[in-house]
Amino acid sequence: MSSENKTVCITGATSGIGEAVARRLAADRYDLIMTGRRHDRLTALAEQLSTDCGVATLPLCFDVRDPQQVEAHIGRLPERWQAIDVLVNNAGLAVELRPVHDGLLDDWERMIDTNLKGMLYMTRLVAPRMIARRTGHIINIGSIAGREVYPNGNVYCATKQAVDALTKGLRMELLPFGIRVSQVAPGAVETEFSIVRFKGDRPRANAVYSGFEPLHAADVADLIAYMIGCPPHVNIADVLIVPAAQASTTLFERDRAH
Ligand code: NDP
Ligand code: 8X3
Repeated sequence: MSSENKTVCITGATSGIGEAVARRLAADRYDLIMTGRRHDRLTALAEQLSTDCGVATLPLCFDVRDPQQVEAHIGRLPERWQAIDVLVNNAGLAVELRPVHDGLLDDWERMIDTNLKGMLYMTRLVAPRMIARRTGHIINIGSIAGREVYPNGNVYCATKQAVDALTKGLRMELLPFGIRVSQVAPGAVETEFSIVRFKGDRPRANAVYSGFEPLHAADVADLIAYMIGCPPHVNIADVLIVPAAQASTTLFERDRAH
């Protein structure tokens, strides 16, 4: 797909994978709708990408868990921004690693409401406009945790398994309208993900990525840029992308002597 006059909407563009996708696609000269809750980061990034790359950007600060906020921003986009060519459903998080029998309801609700319901709220508003134009591409960020489970990952894994199921279902539902639906399922990517998961405990977060080279957010962004740039008859439907040192959710080759 040529980037000329194309608009990509990226949820969760204030850090990590979403920010890297925004930077990469701005460099490729796509116009960007960028979302997230942290207003200062979002507006600073949008201004920077407009200035540096000469693309149009629309920063929208809202919480994807709140259907009224999603409706207020995505349901009522300015005319110029209504034709979204690509939606990257990226906003998401894990909260804690605890067994279900010791789980915290607030942690579960944050994950279910963000990873699953937020993705649904966004897609429900963006897909009809793609259907009307008979073109579009939706890319959902799943996870290796959507293909396997691991102890104490329970609810996070369940949300990502649900993203996998919804992606497959959407691909079927949107097939008659020429809309591509894809999933990218990363393994360990060093972002703010583990800092969020462990509620600000940086030593615990850093330990997740110690002794091997994790994916960088830019690695995932490069993959997404490739998927978006494929010709219209090609859909890269589903990709598992992991660090070379990762073979499963729990199996890492750490501190390997070279
Ligand atoms: P980060 O924590 O760096 O980024 C998460 C992004 O999601 C932020 O921009 C955050 O913005 C946004 N976000 C979170 N909650 C909300 C909300 N309620 N409303 C709006 N935006 C929200 O993590 P990653 O970049 O790693 O995570 C991006 C996606 O990748 C997630 O879906 C995650 O599950 C998935 N993933 C990550 C992996 C990893 O190892 N890092 C591996 C596999 C999948 P803000 O806080 O400003 O709202
Ligand atoms: C993030 C990767 O393995 O921590 O989705 O669940 S994992």
